[in-house]
Amino acid sequence: MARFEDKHPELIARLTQAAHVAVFTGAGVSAESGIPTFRDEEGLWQKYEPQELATMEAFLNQPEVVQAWYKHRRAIIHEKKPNPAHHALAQLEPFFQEFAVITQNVDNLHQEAGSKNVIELHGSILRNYCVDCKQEAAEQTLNQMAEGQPVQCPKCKGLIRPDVVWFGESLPQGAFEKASQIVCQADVLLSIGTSAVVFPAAQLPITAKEHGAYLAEINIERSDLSPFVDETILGKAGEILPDLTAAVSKRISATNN
Ligand code: BJW
Ligand code: ZN
Repeated sequence: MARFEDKHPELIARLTQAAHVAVFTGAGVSAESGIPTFRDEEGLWQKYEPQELATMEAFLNQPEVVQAWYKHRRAIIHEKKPNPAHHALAQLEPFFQEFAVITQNVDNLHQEAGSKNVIELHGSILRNYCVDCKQEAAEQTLNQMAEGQPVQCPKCKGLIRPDVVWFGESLPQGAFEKASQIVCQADVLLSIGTSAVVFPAAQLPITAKEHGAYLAEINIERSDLSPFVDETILGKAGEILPDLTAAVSKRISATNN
């Protein structure tokens, strides 16, 4: 079996020389933790239309249905742990002057694995707030859901929503700007486990490439980004990333000695 560095010499050489590394992640990174993706065969959108659940309009029409869907997903996420892909990325961070994980995921698993510099582009499913007074709502409040009744703010009776980005909404203040600055500086960008169909997030790897980054993608299949990348590595993130981190660590340690 060929070693990772023999199969992907250009990527390892670029990483060894890189000062600024950006990682762009999507739901595929958490798939091996047991969290469903959105658009795969078993994905969340196979059972539900995105417009029915992930828009403000849907929420205002049927807040109890949307809240129940997020409650169900929160319960799944609470049970799940970071997988080898999250851990390998956390282990890769200290090798570089700047290393950022720019994630579309809302599950907090990069942070749980120990990644320090994480930018959440689509918010976090673990935080919730009142649409009227903006006060953050405790998980306890959400769990006091009576069957068929929407959860309301204890202070002002406004509806409680998850702190995620729905279609038609802007990304969290500053998150996209910060991510854009990082990708413009990146020597290497790794795009991992994303179909790269949701904008403006999916613009980031393309911007990185336009600004001179080496662009590599890791996915179980080709994505909308594939035509633009320098290299696609087909396979599971949880299998490829530990090999990548080991190869980088070995090469950088050898260079320093
Ligand atoms: C593995 C694996 C393994 C599996 N290992 N890999 C035309 C052009 C440009 C923009 C638009 C447009 N038409 C409409 C828009 C706007 C819209 C958009 O992009 N729509 C597109 C779908 C066309 N974007 C927006 O509305 C955004 N806001 C915006 O544009 O604001 C400006 C504005 C303001 C006012 C009015 C109008 C505009 C906001 C987008 C918010 C996205 N939100 C969601 C839901 C978050 C909340 C929640 O969790 O419920 O974010 S949608 C969903 O998709 C979620 C994800 O973060 C996002 C991306 O999905 P991701 O992560 O790529 O997952 P999948 O399932 O698609 O892919 C998984 C991949 O993993 C696959 O490729 C697998 O092969 C792979 N894989 N196992 C490696 N083990
Ligand atoms: Zn309130």
